[in-house]
Amino acid sequence: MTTLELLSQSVGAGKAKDAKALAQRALDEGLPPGDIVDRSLVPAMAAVGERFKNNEIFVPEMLVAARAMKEAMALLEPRLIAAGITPKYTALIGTVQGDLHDIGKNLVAIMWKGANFKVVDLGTNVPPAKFVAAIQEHRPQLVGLSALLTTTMPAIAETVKAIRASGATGVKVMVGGAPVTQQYADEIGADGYAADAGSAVDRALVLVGAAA
Ligand code: B1M
Repeated sequence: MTTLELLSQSVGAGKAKDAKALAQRALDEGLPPGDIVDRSLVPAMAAVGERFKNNEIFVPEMLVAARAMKEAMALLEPRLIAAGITPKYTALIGTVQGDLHDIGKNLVAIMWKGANFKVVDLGTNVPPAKFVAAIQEHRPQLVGLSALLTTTMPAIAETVKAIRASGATGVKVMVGGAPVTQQYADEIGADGYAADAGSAVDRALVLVGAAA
C-alpha cells in the first residue's frame, strides 16, 4: 500500500498519531502538500461522510476521524500556505439566534473542511446582522445556518431574509438541523438543505458549482 493510501486509512480509522506520522512520511517522500490533501485526506473524509450518511458509523467515529484529519492538516497547512495553495471556496457557518446547540453544526463544519473548504465558524446564537456582517467581511460562496429547536426555526427564516435584503451576491444559503426539512428550506427561500453532515458536503459542492 502507498503512503497516501495508508494515510487515508488512518484518517478513516481515526488514528491521529499514525495520520500525522504518515503525512510527514508523504512529505519526506517529496509529495506536494496539495496532492497529499487532494489524493488522501479529502477522499478519506468523503468516505467517512458517506459511511455516516449510511448509518455505518456514528458521531464518535466521525469525531475521531476529524481529529486525525486535523493532526495531518496541522502539519500540512504551513506548507500549503507557503506554496500559495489555499482552499478554493469559503463557507460561513453558525447556529442561529436563540439556539445554543452546536454538535451537529460542528460536524458539518468539519466535513466542509474535509472537502477543502475554508470554514469560518461564527459559533452559536448568531443574530442575522452578524451573518450579514460576516458575509461582507469574508465574501463566502456558501453560508450554513443550523437550528435544533422548533422555536429557533423562525430565526433561520429571518437570517435568510436579512441576507437577501443585504443585497449579498454570489452567496448560497444552506440550512439544516434536526427540525429542518427540505420543505421548510423551500418555503423560506434557502438555496439548499441537508439532513446530515455527509449530505451537507454533497450539497455544498453542488451549490458552489464544484459538482453537478
Ligand atoms: Co437540547 N434539545 N435543549 N440541549 N438537545 C434537543 C434538540 C431536543 C430534541 C431534546 C428533546 O426534548 N427531546 C429539544 C428540542 C425540542 C424541539 O424544539 N422540538 C431540546 C431542548 C428543548 C433544549 C432546551 C430548550 C432544554 C431546556 O433548557 N429546557 C435547551 C435550549 C438551549 C438553547 O439552545 N437555547 C437545550 C439545551 C441543550 C444542551 C445545551 C444541554 C445540549 C447542547 C450541547 C451542544 O450542542 N453543545 C443539548 C443537547 C445535546 C440536545 C440533544 C440531546 C442532542 C442534540 C445533538 O447534538 N444531536 C437533543 C435531543 C436529541 O437529538 N436526541 C436536544 C447530535 C447531532 C450530531 O445531531 O444536531 O441533529 P444534529 O445535527 C445533525 C443534523 O441535524 C445535520 O447534520 C448533523 C450531523 O449529521 N445538521 C445540519 C445540523 N446542522 C446542520 C446544518 C446544515 C446541514 C445539516 O447546513 C448548514
